[in-house]
Amino acid sequence: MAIKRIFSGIQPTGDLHLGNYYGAVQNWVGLQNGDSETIYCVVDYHAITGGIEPEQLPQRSLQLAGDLIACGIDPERSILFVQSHVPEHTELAWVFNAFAAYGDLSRMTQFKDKSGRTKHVNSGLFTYPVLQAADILLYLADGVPVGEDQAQHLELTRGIARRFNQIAGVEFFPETQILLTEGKRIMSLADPTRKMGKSYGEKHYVGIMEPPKRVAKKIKSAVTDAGGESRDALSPGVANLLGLLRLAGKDVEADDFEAQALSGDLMYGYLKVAVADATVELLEPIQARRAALSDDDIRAILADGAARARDIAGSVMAEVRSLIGVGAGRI
Ligand code: AQP
Repeated sequence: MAIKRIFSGIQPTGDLHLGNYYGAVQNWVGLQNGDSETIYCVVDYHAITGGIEPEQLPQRSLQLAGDLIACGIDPERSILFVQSHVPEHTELAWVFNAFAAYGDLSRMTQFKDKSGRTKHVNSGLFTYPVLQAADILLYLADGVPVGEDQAQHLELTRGIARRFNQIAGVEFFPETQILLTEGKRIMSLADPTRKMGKSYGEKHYVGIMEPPKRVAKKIKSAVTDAGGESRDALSPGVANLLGLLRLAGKDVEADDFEAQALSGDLMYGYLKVAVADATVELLEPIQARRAALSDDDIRAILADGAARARDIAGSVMAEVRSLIGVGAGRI
């Protein structure tokens, strides 16, 4: 079935990295050329589950929105806004708390991972996927371009929608589809057995806005021998570098390096230089576009995006209130 409306979000928790780009943002940009309406969001309410930083958060949200525009999110073709500027997100999340099963939330691997690495395990970390379901379903979105790490949360979103529809006795929320890419799971450079992510530290990711020298240095320090090469299997580090080379559009070179790796002749240094060069080449125009954007330009785009998002969110939330029997004017 054709997808009518696409929604996805990203947290303003630090640098946008290659994992975010290849797993999600590049796809967001491409989907703008299709027939679906596209809505993209900087999810600041999600970010507070990782810590409260009132001084930094607004700047991070602005920064990230600018980075997304530089990556190709076009405010003429997409709605781009900040989650907290549309209060219906948190309102619907509360409603969904009454539909999400505690047992399902307890099985979320992201919660297990994050709570295992945090001293104060706040309940927001636990109910994070409920807010995510609200983000998506508030726009009745039926397509969600995300990385593979979000697949379990998307399954939960579908479960909440089904339960809501069943109880309300009407097919109100759509069945949401996950839209994955070739780069659905980019691995960390320093530990290629886990996904590239910011929360593991600087050396684990390559930031989209990092200067070329630093990008090259990080890629050249990538771990390549974690599993050791064999005749029929690539080590996780080499497989990751080959993936990054292909994603940067260098398939022919990647085929060549892969053949060398499988025959035991690969010189890791050459592969790393090729990946570093291709990545720097990819990032150059993005960084140039970013440099040309002013904070005021970004603010204006976000204000317009929030107004357009509120139009949709307001009418969907009004219907939800009516379906569950809450809200002013009903008594
Ligand atoms: N390594 C990845 N490979 C492919 N896709 C990825 N995504 C994230 N990491 C990878 C996708 O990027 C989108 C935004 O993700 P997020 O806002 O949940 O934040 P994050 O980038 O997932 O956070 P980090 O940096 O990865 O932090 P930690 O280390 O805390 O998990 C999503 O679509 C996600 O799938």
